[in-house]
Amino acid sequence: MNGKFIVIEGLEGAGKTTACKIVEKILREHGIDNIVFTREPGGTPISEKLRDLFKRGVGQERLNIKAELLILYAARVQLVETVIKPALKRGMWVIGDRHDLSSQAYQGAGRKIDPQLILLLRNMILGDFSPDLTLYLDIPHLIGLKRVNARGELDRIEQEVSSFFTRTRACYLEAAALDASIMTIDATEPFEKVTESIYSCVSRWLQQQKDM
Ligand code: T5A
Repeated sequence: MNGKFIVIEGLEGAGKTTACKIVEKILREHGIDNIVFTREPGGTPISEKLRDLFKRGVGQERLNIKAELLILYAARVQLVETVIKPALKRGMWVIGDRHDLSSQAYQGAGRKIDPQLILLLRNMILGDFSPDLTLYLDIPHLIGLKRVNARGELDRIEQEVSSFFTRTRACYLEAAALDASIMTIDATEPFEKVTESIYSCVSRWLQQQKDM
């Protein structure tokens, strides 16, 4: 099989980092060892700098929401062109902690930026590049935030109001309902159950890929 791009999406505390490791384990069990991990925003030295800017801002200056969107796309295109595409070209598998769907959900629905603008930006910057499979870990934001609260200081996004996350989650669910390459996992379940669901989704998908 050629390399594929598998993305994990979901609200904060959904368990994406944990899910990336589960997907890696499944791939290795299927004899796939050439795996690269990415995260967004971030994943290259330049993109990591942009991540820091995005997450912390600078002093008290308010980050304009369109500037925020452009920072995210700058980080993304840098990662896609310098890491993800070259890895896929070499036949490697890429497991991404977030990708473009995050911008549609957080900036489009959460920040209420015109979806047409995001689509335009997306098409101009990424063209038809998209993940082969997306696992969307669905969780109400209050449960997810409770999990991440234990970590201490909250970043700019984690400090957003409830309605922001309600819109973001609704966008994820809507996208998953419309796109067969996005599979929804109930992330409110205990670890063992979530692991089981990921195993079942990814194994079924791998079998389909082999049969194609
Ligand atoms: N963003 C990103 C945008 O606004 N637009 C974009 O285009 C992009 C790409 C990224 C931020 O950027 C925003 C979204 C984000 O706000 P980040 O630090 O990378 O910031 O934050 P997240 O991606 O949200 O990552 P988190 O670490 O917050 O959440 P995870 O990775 O989903 O959760 P994880 O695996 O670290 O688990 C969190 C805790 O929950 C526990 C874990 O042990 C851990 O303690 N946990 C569970 N507990 C109970 N039951 C389970 N099933 C559990 N699964 C995990």
